[in-house]
Amino acid sequence: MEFGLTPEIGDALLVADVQNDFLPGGNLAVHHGDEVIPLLNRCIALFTQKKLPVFAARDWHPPNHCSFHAQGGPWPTHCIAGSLGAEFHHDLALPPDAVVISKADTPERDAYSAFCGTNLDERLAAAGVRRLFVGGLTTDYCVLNTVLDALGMGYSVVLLTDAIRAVNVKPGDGVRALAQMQERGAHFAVSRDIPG
Ligand code: VGL
Ligand code: ZN
Repeated sequence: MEFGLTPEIGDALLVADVQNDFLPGGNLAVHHGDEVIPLLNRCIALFTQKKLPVFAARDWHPPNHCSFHAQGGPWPTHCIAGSLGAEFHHDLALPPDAVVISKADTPERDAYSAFCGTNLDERLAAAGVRRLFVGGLTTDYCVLNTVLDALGMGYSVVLLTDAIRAVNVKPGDGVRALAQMQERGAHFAVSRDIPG
């Protein structure tokens, strides 16, 4: 193996946007989005057992967010801060000490990356994190932009390719996002290959 998949000191798990609105029945439902939950729960348990940090990003929009159709944006209303749609799915087993990162929380600006306008980089640095294991929603927006930013900042990234799902506004967006992340140096793994 080129590099070890066993989570160790310096590693963290980042769970992207596993929120009701991105799951079946939600306002911006991602096809099969719920299938990532048991896979991520296993990863969460592995990291938690080893006392390694777990970060959970969430889309956290004001009601008049610029990305919504009503403001001329590309998306239906979704993930309004404090709403049921913005809550993490109740089956997602986040530990009590998970670090929650809220993004895109101002009306005038959208942000797909969990690093954009947040203190994620500082929080990771403070925890001594150098490598991020990433899964969640959505492959072609939050996951893509977060992974590219992480790589650009010098983190190693292990993308959990079975534990992500794409919006696919255009057919193939998810596949193209995977190619971009791999090209920029993300390592790919399936979650069951992480030794428990
Ligand atoms: C996202 C669509 C709209 C994401 C956010 O974080 O993946 N996707 N807003
Ligand atoms: Zn959004």
